[in-house]
Amino acid sequence: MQETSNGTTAIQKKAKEDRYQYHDYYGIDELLSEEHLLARGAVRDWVKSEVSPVIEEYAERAECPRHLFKGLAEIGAFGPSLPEKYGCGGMDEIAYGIIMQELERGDSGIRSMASVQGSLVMYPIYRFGSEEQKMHYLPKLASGEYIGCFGLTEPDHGSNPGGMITNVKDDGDAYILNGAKMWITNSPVADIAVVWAKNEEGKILGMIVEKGMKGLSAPEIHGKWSLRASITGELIFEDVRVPKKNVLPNVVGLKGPLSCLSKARYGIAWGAIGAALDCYDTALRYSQERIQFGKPIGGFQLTQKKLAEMITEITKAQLLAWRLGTLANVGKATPAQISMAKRNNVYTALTVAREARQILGGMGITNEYPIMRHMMNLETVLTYEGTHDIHLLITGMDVTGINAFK
Ligand code: TGC
Ligand code: FAD
Repeated sequence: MQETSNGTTAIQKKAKEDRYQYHDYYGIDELLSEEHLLARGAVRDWVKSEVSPVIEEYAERAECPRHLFKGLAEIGAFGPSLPEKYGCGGMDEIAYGIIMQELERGDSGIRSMASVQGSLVMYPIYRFGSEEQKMHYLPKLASGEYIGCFGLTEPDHGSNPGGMITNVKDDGDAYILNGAKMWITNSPVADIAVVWAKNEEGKILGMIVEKGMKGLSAPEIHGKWSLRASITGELIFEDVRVPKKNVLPNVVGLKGPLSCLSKARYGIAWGAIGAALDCYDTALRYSQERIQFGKPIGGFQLTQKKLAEMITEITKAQLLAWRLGTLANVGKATPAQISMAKRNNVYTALTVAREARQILGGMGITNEYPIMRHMMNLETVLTYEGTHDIHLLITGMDVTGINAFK
């Protein structure tokens, strides 16, 4: 890449010119590599051309824009930090985070499609699967040929997945799977599900359950006021015969699914910033254009207080995500650090959305602007992948050394 006279490359220069648009108040772009900026630009362009023009309508109809799975695959959103050998991106963890940020600027549900596929389906197969399973499933998932889902939560076991009752019984070369999973993103449209179930000794195993297996059904859950452009369902297992070759051989116990959650929660810590930026950007522009009492509402101190606090909190969230990314790149991001970032950044985004909604007055509640959709989406993001309070307790446990869950 050609350098300019002051040593910055053309891409860095362009990112700087776009600074206002990206709201990079603390110059974090200077800490990003050429690859990060390229990935961000490509995903952002895709979101602008493919997601933003249609997302309000899909959300209004509570319909999943299924055609976007292919596009997400083409821009490398599925498993961006998994190895190229399996058809994945081979990028670092910061690139993965930035991709999630740009997707969630479009819609949390679109980011969810990528989070589940990459972090909750491909990652466990990559981390805990056999080489044969990796070669068989990962390229198909990376290319969007297969859609995957992740079954951990049950009707009676949400925050406490260790209490799960979904179970398998040994039957020679297969396991017989019984039970039910609830609130499963993408389950009604999924080709495969990574499912966590207890064996006869009470140990948790992970397995790949395929669409079409007898006894498997995945009814859709209707009536969500949040994440309406993302499809959610159940997974019901009635004597499903799962071949033993479908079991992930390299993990036993709750740390299997919880490790996947760490990967996905990391992505959400970045993703939420995207939703916050879209709300902030919308409110800032509106405040400069909307005239009341003879001047733009952005000229009133109370509006400036809202905007100043929004950009302060967004900047803190950006710094947290960036530092977490540098730790993740060297394998040093702890689950508790990830919990802190997920909790803080999602709450920041929700607060920003609520403040932005106020700045737009009545217009803020309409689908002319993206704020209400982001706000409703973020209510789910605050709850899934571990609720706001569960992450608080994880931090509490980390700093006190005392486990509030036992
Ligand atoms: P606990 O005894 O603390 O831990 C059991 C084992 O797991 C290890 N561990 C972790 N490992 C990796 N990453 C993490 N984040 C880990 N957290 C714990 C731990 O070291 C231990 O290992 P070992 O070797 O000693 O066995 O387990 P617990 O039963 O007391 O539970 C602790 C608690 C409450 C923190 C945990 O259960 C929890 O995180 N609950 C929240 C459940 C949750 O987040 N569910 C999410 C479902 S998936 C989802 O929402 C997808 S949304 C998808 C989308 O659309 O984007
Ligand atoms: P509960 O666990 O019943 O919690 C209810 C309330 O009690 C919460 O406020 C919680 O913080 C609080 N609480 C619970 N325990 C404690 C405690 N010890 N101390 C203090 N407060 C406590 N799951 C999957 O496996 N795969 C998916 O793809 C998936 N996608 C989802 C998509 C959507 C749209 C939604 C809404 C959820 C999804 N989930 C998924 C499930 C999600 O992870 C759970 O909803 C979440 O973990 C909380 O579980 P719960 O809803 O059963 O709430």
